[in-house]
Amino acid sequence: MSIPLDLNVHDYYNPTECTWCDGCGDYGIMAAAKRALVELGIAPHEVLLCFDIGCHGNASDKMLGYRVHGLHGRVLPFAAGAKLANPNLPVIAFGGDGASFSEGVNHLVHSFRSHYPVTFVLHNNANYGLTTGQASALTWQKQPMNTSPLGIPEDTFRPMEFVFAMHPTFVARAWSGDIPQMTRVLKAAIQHRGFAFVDILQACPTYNKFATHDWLLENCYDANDNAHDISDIDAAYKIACDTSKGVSCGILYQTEDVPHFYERLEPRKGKKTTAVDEVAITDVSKLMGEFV
Ligand SMILES: Cc1ncc(C[n+]2csc(CCOP(=O)(O)OP(=O)(O)O)c2C)c(N)n1
Repeated sequence: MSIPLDLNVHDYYNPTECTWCDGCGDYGIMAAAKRALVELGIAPHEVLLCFDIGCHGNASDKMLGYRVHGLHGRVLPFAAGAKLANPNLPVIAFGGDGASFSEGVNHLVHSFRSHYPVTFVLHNNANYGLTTGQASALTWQKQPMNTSPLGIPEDTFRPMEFVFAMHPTFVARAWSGDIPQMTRVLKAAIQHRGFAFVDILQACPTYNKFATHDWLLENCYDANDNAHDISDIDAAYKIACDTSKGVSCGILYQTEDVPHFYERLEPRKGKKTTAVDEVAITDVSKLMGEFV
């Protein structure tokens, strides 16, 4: 796809004042999202951006595009619904780790299982940011947090072990200080045939004192710089889960061989129109009369 000559990141500019803390990784993530869309030639009126509740969710009024800001932990159901109504529209869902691995983890499970053709961007700051730094399922064990000064007793959830158990078709990881890397990964995710999972390790200078910007800078490496074969699921699982020698980033795994949810829907087979095209005013008075 060639980029329309007049499309520019400023087309996504929204004058609403940013309320994120200085140094918040959300700035970088949203900058990369804008760049990815522009480099794919997608204008604001050609994309649906779905936001969960949280610090990241406040991006819903920080950039243009068709935007929906829903309930905590529920971004994937409404993103999937919108995509099924209008499958021609690229749909990106943004969610925090609190929303995605605690409040709404069930929706993540079923998004993998259903293989909705949606891009999911995890703002992984390893805490509940908006409600001022409570521990999430991804907070490192023994880290003192605002409501658990002695650390939490539970095991830290291992997101990549979970994701690979879900038979994914696209898994990537990036970190919020590397805008070129996030842009590259997001472009591939948006173009992916089915459900694309993008874990972005996000600096949260106010509440996350363990995986800081400097820590991420030091520990993250780009697996796509090495000879990593992204079609090899066993190799991808290994480098995704083994963080002993650094945190692998980039596109870790991808297969395009799997038909997505919409392609498997029998009632849609052979249809040239979408549900949105088929919306019509229908007289239901006769039907309602049956219940009087
Ligand atoms: C159903 C529901 N439960 C809890 C809340 C309160 N709440 C709002 S934001 C938030 C934390 C968000 O954390 P996360 O999803 O990790 O996003 P972040 O703020 O870190 O970007 C919580 C618990 C809510 N709004 N709705």
